[in-house]
Amino acid sequence: MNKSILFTSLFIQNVLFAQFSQRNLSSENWQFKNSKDKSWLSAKVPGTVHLDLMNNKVIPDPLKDENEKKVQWVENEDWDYQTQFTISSKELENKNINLVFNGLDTFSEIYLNGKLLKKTDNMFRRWEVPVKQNLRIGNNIIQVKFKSAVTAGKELAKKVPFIMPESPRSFVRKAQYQFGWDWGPRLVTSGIWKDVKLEFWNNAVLENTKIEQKSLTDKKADLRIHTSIVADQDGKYTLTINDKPNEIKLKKGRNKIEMPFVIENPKRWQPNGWGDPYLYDIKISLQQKSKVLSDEAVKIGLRTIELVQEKDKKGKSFYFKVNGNPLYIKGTNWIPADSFSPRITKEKYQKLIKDSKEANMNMIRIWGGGIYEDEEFYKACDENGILVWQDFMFAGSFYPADEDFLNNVKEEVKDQVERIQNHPSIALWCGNNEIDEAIVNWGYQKQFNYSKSDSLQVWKDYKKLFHEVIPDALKANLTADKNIYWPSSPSIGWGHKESLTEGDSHYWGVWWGEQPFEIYNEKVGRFMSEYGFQGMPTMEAIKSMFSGTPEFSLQDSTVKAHEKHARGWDIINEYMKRDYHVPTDFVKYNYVSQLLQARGMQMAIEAHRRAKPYNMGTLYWQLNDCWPVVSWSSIDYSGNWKAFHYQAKRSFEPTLISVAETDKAYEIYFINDLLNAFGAESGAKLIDFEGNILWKTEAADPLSANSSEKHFEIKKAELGKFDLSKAVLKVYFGNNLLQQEKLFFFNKPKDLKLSKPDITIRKISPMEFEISTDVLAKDVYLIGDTHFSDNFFDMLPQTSKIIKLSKPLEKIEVMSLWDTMEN
Ligand code: BMA
Repeated sequence: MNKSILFTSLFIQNVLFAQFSQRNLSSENWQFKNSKDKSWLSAKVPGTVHLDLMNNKVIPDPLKDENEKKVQWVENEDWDYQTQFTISSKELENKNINLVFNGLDTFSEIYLNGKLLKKTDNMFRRWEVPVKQNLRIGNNIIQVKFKSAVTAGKELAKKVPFIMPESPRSFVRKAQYQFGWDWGPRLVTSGIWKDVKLEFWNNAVLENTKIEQKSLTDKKADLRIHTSIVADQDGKYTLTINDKPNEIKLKKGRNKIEMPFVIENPKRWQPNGWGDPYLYDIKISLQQKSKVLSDEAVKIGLRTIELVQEKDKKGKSFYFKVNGNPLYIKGTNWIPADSFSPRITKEKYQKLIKDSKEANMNMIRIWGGGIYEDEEFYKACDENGILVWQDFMFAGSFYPADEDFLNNVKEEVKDQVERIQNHPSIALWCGNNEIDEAIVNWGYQKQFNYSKSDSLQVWKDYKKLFHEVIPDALKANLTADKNIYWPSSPSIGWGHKESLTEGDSHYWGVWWGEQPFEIYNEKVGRFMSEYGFQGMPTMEAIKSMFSGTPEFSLQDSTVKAHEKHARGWDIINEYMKRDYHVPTDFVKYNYVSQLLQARGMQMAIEAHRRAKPYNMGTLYWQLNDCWPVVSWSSIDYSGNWKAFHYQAKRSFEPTLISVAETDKAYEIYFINDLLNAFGAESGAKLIDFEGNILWKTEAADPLSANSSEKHFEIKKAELGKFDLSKAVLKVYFGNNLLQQEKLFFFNKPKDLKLSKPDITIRKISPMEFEISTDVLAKDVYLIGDTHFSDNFFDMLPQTSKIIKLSKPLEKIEVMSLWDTMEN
C-alpha cells in the first residue's frame, strides 16, 4: 500500500469511528425574502442580503457607478432566510446535536420547524443551540429572521439620555465600516455571513484547545495544553497529544484538562526579515476504548514577545521584543478587503498577506472598524511571519456601557479569543481605534450639547468597557503568555506633544492638518501606528467603478463618488501643486497622484526609521480597499500595487540608506534591521542627468547590528558650484553579500530640469523585459495588465533593468515624469 492510500484508509477509518461529526448546512438550498413579501428568492450562504439582491437582479452592483445611493433602502428592511434539509434516523440517533451559526449579521431570530430557538444581537459571536429535541426524521426547516440593524440600533439608542455621535452605529455589535467611512460606502448588510452547520456527538467532545508556552529556550519549549471537553457521562477517556496517550477521567458537563507537553531543541517562529516563521502541528485526539470521539489539529509557532515600555529622558519607550531582540516594526493597517466580507476568497487573503511580506513588512494592524478576520487571514500571517496587532471592533465614536451591552461584549471577546488565540502571529490586543482620542479631542460633547454629567458618563462608560470589561474578559479567556493588552490606538491624540514621546501615535497633521510632507521629519513618535496620504487607484480599478464604458474624467460623477473624504480631491490637488506640475490629462493625473502619495509616505517612513531606536515602529494607513476608491491604500481593490506599494517595499528593506537634509548639510544614514553587523564600502556620487560624475566621496564604514546611524554628511557648500536641479546624488554601501543604493534628488519633482529620456523596452521572453534609458528617467511607469516586479522607479542615465511579469504581455507602454512636465 503506498503512503497516500494508507493515509486515505486511515482517514476513512477515523471518520467511521469518530463519534463527532458535522454537516455543513451552508450548501443546502437557501432562500430569502423581504419580510413584507410573499415569494422567496434564491440565496447564498455564507453571504449578505445585498449580494443576494444583486444575484437576483433586484439591485444593481452597489460598488459601481453611483449605485450606492440607490440601494440605501435595503438597510431599513427586515429580511427572512430559510432552508429545508432532511435528517436521517441514523443522524438522529446521536445523543447530542447542535445547530451552530458561526456568524449572523446581526439582529435575528432563529426558528427550527417553526419554534423560536434563539434571538441574536451580535455579528461577532458564534451561536450554538442544542437541537436534538427539535429535529425530526425527514424534512426540517430552519428560518432566520433578520431585523433591520438600523431600526434595532435606533431603539437601543433611546436607552441613552443624550445623542451619541453617528448614532445608531455604536449601539450595534456589527462591522462599523458598513455605516460608511472616509474610504468606504454605506452598505449596512444583513444575513448569514458565516457557515451554518449541525454538529453531532456522543459521550464526549473536544470543545476548545489553548496552547500555552510556559518557557522557551534553545533546548526546550515547555508547553501546557489546556483543553475544554464536554462530557455526556462520567468515565475514563484517553487524550492523545501528538501520539502520546494520557489517561483522563471526565465528569458529566464541562471539564478543563491541562497537560504538559515538551518540544526538544525547538525551532523558533521568526518574524519576516529575521528567518523562517516555523510552525509545529499539535494534534489532539479524545478517545474512549480506542475509538476516536473527537480530534483537533492546531498549528503553533514558538516565539517570545514582550511590549517594552520603559521610562527614559524623553518619555517612555514603546517597542516589541521578539525572541529576545528589539524588533523594528514595519507594516500597515488592514481594513476589510470587501464591503461584502463573506465573498473575500482565501486567494485574496493569501495574496494581500504575501504582498505585505514581499514589501518587507512584519506587522499588520487589523483596524477596529472592520471585522475580526477570517481564519485564512491569520493562517497567512502565521505562515508569512507577519505579526498582527488585533484591535477589538470599536472605532471612532462613543459606546454605551449598559449591562446588556457589556455582557454582549464579554461573550464576543470570549468567542473571538477562543477562535484565534493560538495563532503565533497575534502580538497584541487593542481595545479600540481612536475612541480615547474621539472623546478627548473631537469636540462631540460640544456639538451635541452634552451636560457635564453626560460628558462624565461617556468617560466612565469608556473606562468601564476598555479598561475593565475587555481586559478582564481577555484575562479570563487567554493564556498568560498571550496577554498583551493596549486600551486604545492611539494612546494620545496627535494634537498633544506626549503623543510623540510615549505610547503609539496616529499622526494626521499631513492630510487632515494639510501640513507639508516635510513635517514628517519632526513629528516622529515612539511607535507610529497610523499616518497616510491618499492616491488614486490604478486605471484598472478606475475602470471597475463603471458598469458600462468608463468615463476618464475628474469631473465625472462616478469618479467623484468614489472618493469618500469630503475634501479628498481638494487636498490631493493642493499637495500636488506644491510638488508637481498638475496634469490635465486623466491618466497622467492618476499617475502623478500615485507618485505624490508614494513621495509623502517615503518621507514619513524614512523619518521614522532614521529615528530608531527612539521610534520602533511604523504602520502606515492603509494597505487595502473594500471597493474601487481613491484612498490611502497602497494596493487597490483590484489587487494592483499602486506606486506607493512599490515604494513601501523599497522603504521597508531590511537595510536602507536615507538622506536627511538640514540647513547646512545632507546627512547620510544607514539603517540596519538585521541582527548582524557587517563591514561595507560606502560613498556618494553626484551625477548629472546626462550621466557625468560631477563629484564623489568614499568611506569604509561598518554597519552596526539592529541600528540606525548617521555615517557621514555632505556640506551643502561643497556642492554649491553645481546645478542641483539637473543632478542626483547616488549613495551606496556594499560588500560581497549585500549592496544597497539610494538616489536622492535635491529639488521637488516640479523643479527638476529633466530632459526627455529615450526609454527602450526589449522583450527577453513573454514574462521578462529589459528596460533601458539614455538620460536620467524619473518615476518610470510601466503600463499593462500584469504585475511588474518593479514599477514607478528611477533610472540613472545609460542603465538598464530587467523586469519580470506575472502574466505575459506582448507589449509594454511606458511613461515617466518628463511626460507630465510643461516641456
Ligand atoms: C484613521 C483611521 C480611520 C480613517 C483614517 C483616514 O484615523 O482610524 O478611521 O479612515 O484615519 O481618515
